[in-house]
Amino acid sequence: DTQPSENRAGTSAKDLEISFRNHMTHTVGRPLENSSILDQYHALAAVVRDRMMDQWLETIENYKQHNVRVLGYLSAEYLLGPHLENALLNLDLRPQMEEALKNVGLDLATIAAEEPEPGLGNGGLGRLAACFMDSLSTLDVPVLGYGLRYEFGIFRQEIVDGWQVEKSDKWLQYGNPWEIGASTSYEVCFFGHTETYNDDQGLLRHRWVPEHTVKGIPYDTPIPGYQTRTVNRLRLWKAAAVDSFDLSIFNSGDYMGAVRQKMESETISKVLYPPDEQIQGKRLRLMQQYFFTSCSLQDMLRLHCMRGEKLSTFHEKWTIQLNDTHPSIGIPELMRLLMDNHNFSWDDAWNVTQKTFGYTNHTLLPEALERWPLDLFGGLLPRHLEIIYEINERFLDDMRSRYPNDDARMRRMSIIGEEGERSVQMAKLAVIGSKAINGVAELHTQLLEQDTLHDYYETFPERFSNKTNGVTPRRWLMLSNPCLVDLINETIGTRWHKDLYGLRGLEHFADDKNFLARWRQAQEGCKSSLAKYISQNLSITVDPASMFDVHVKRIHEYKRQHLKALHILSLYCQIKNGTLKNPTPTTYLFGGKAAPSYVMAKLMIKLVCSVADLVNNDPATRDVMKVVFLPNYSVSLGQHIYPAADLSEQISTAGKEASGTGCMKMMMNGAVTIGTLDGANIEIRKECGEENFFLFGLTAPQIADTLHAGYQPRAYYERSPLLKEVMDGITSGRFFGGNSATFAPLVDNLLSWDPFFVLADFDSYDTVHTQVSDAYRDTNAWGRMSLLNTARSGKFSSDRTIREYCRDIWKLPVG
Ligand code: 26M
Repeated sequence: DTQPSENRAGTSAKDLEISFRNHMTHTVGRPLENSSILDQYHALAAVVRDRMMDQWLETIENYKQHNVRVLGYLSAEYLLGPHLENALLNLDLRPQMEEALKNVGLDLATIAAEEPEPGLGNGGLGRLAACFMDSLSTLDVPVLGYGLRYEFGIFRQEIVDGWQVEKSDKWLQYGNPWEIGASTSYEVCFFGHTETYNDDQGLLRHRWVPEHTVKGIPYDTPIPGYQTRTVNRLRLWKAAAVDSFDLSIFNSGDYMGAVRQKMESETISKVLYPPDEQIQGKRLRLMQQYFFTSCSLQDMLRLHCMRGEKLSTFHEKWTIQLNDTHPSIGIPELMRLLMDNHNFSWDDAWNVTQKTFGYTNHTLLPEALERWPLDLFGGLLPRHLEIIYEINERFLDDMRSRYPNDDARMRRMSIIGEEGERSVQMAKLAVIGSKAINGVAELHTQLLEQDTLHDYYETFPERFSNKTNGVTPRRWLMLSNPCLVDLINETIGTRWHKDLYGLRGLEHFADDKNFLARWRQAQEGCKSSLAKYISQNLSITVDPASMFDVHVKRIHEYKRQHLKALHILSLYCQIKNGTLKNPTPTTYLFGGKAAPSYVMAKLMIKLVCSVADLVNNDPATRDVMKVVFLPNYSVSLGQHIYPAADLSEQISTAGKEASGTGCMKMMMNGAVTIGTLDGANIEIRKECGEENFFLFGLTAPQIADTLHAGYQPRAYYERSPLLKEVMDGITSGRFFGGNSATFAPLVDNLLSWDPFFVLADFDSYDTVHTQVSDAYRDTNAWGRMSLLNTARSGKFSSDRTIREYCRDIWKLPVG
């Protein structure tokens, strides 16, 4: 045999080529000459995965040996995005891999484009979890990420005649080379009733007699850190029928019935829920939450015992972070496991539980706070409801002694909401059961403390803190913007790769005209590439020299994509009637998904697409403005869009966007922000300097005052001729070929109610946009702003965020 022997950990181009050929034969089972790109992707993924396995085993062995404290990160969503190129970057394999593939006549980028992206999240919250996993590994922090292995992730969005159409996301259909099945499994129970009994010692005990049991099977994904040997584990649970089903088939003879029950067990991890307008009260959603949380807790308890530790020290060896309230059922579940299964007293169990959990809140919108109707909750999880009642009683007893004769306060602080249908309010449970509670940006934390969670903040101020979000510069700068990164490395070296504050070194070049020209050149490369994508996929021609004005994020009224659509229409009117003589050529880019049942959000997409049809086809405007709605906004599309952004639109109603993280990705890539004083915008403006940020709109207190004084949106319409012309143009059908019916609900909503103050902020937005357009024409001044945005984006690395969590909440050392 003349075949050179294979080294599965080898990292030279030759090693990689040999492994690739081997995997093509032995893993994929195809001759290289006849392989499809998908085959090549699977062989390549196997090659890369091999390079992580030694380090992965080493990492876990190392945690065991040193009996280290570990973080359990619980999240219902992980919006990971494609693995391949990220793993190559973090493992430092990219150049050799490109060479190895070239030697067999293949192109890395082409193959990488075949990877279906694991879209196991809806938006910001899920993507934050993914950025955190990257930073945790990069900083050598011991973590086990836990979540759900949805068979169908976020739907694929198509746009048909301007309307969103949802298609199912079959991301697993050709197999997932990045996951490793594990042999452990756990059982999770539902329904039934509770009873009391006397144990051997005659003590009164509680137990749950459930009616239904499912099995949780773990699938592990390695998470490699950047330039470190740490490879952490993301463990996602799949639901399956318990084995006893097979026995019942045999005994009952009802084969079809038993198979149906098997399928019903599997529905628990079938599909990711979108954050619907009507999110409350979906039983399957609660089943998902309990399912993955219980599996994860059982897993941590088992690992704890395997280390020879007693359960009374659980909180010393583990800290568990709840990514929003979705896993907050973990609080009564840990109580139940400790009391009912391990004989803990209430006080001992509470001591461990309350010292274990931390809770991150991600929203202030009251309609998005989770509440479960009591009958639904008690029917599914009767023992947990009992435990929650007791947590609540003990807590309210304590509060009554602190605040005597304050019934209103007791009602406000009770976990059980009495208004309307009685319900379990999960945010309150999470606050009461946690040692630490945090918001995700300074303003958001202030609003939590002063408003949403004020009663609790007043009582335990020391438990509250802010942890401003961040994003991983590996994926969002190094991976997505290689041209800019080459320029940065050449200019200030590579120290910034592991400490993003190092980008400050770029400030020295802010007035260097030659450097700014190269900066601009790199950005134009990204813009041309996106322009090519748009022309190939949407048949719209956009000018890479025009200003790229980008608004990408979930579609929601509070994020106000319609404010931007109205503004584009106002420019259209001004160009048509000759009042705007010399507009700055601009390409307006939108992208984002609407929840399938969110009618107004879907109408907002239709509005954007209709505006696009109008201005892209009118000879008076089409050479100076283009409007593009990019379908199926996702992590991989984001990687293509952010580097091409000149202007970042962050225009939510002040006080509504908890943080926002897209704003950070664009800032890092050199986009200048136009934004309200909301979420992380405030901190972005503070970091980059007021003169490098375009501010508009009412502040959060002004919004509150306006509402209090009786907001009359119609008054703004009457007062602003420009706004009036736009609204009337929609209503009359003038813009849209005589169609006046489609957008009537949107226009009526804005004129009579306008819950997100679109009309109140319209004039201010228009004024500041005029300043933006003027500023963009001064190439050097704009380049300076752009450069300073990148140079001052260090704070928004998720490495900084994770360091703060480790120091203040998790009490974990960082590497
Ligand atoms: C709830 C019930 C049923 C189905 C879905 C949901 C649900 C899922 C996700 C509700 C909310 C969800 O996410 C909230 C979210 O993404 N919040 C965002 O979190 C980001 C990270 O902290 C912030 O940057 C954003 O401002 C915030 O909107």
